[in-house]
Amino acid sequence: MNDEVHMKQIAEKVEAGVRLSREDGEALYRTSDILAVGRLANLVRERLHGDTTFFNVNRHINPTDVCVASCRLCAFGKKARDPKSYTMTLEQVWETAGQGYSEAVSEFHIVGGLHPELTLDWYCQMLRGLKERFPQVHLKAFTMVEISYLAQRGKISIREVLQRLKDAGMDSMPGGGAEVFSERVRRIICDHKIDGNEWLNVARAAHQIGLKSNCTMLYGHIESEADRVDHLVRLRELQDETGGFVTFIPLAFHPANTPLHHIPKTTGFDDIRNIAVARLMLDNIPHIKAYWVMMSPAIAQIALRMGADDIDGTVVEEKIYHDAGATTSQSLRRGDLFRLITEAGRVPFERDTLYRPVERNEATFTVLV
Ligand code: V47
Repeated sequence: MNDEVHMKQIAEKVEAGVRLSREDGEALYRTSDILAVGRLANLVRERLHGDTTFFNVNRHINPTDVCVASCRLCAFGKKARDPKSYTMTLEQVWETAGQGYSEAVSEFHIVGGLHPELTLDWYCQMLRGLKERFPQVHLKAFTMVEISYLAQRGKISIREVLQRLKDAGMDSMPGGGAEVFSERVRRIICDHKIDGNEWLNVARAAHQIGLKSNCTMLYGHIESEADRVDHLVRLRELQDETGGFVTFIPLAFHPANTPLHHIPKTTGFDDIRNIAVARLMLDNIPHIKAYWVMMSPAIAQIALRMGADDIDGTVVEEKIYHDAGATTSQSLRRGDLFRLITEAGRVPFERDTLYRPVERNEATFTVLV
């Protein structure tokens, strides 16, 4: 079948709400007819959310950049002996959380390196301290990779690590660390990291104890189109089983300051295509996020018409992408997000981490606009 006929068949399936196959996914990645792919993704996006476009007011906290893994994709992690590495004390974590804090912040996004000495108890204390100081803020914390490392170091089960963190205040989990599940690719870009099955097992265990999570895919390095589709299908299969994924975020690889610096940066075309194909393949994941820090506010805005319904948040002090050469701002104001969304003809909806509406009173609104 030629690609043109195949695209017609895919359009018929999408219009009828029929699940797309691996072959369909690969055809969507192959075609250069981005408008056709974007139109179909927009159809699904509007079917699910109409014009509503979600954003939140959040702050990133990275308690340490010390990491025992040496992933070639990463510019953030450092060895403990590196004088440029840092590890916050508990007081510093709580203080960082409070910097620029106003009643408006609804989420702390907390991830860090695999530190060889910080214990599960330390992380539990960190969460408890945050909850005491900021009881209304949702704690979206720890990648599946960090959880697996804590289990391995403490010689306890994944489930127990998750339960103890949940009891200490972890409300949900971000989607990082998934990269691309292909073993061939992982051997090159992140061979010290848990494999794809383990990432999925930790996500399954989290969902089973009632924690929602996000999921991601890192693209634009050495993966093939088939690897991308395989990654999406494996996420879709786990979602059929647990229903625990809330949002998918495609992450563009930023090569600067990594051992893979020779790889060219992704193009706007590929960034948009990843949003659109994800919207079409992940028919059971409610939200697709155009993470502006990663794809620039300009591309993220266009993505809102090509399958994305979420633009992430104000962010404040992003480190992982900026260490890898991102030139975007380290934060946007609430008013900037509003403008990006309304200019794209969409309706802004301020959400909390689990997509419930955030009500603002006048006082907090004026602090932020
Ligand atoms: O886990 C690391 C990736 C992730 C690089 O869940 C890199 O709401 C590109 O997961 N170039 C962190 N990517 C970011 C992340 C995230 C961001 C926003 C929202 C959410 C969410 C999650 O970034 C890492 C890794 O997969 N990463 N190094 C790099 N050089």
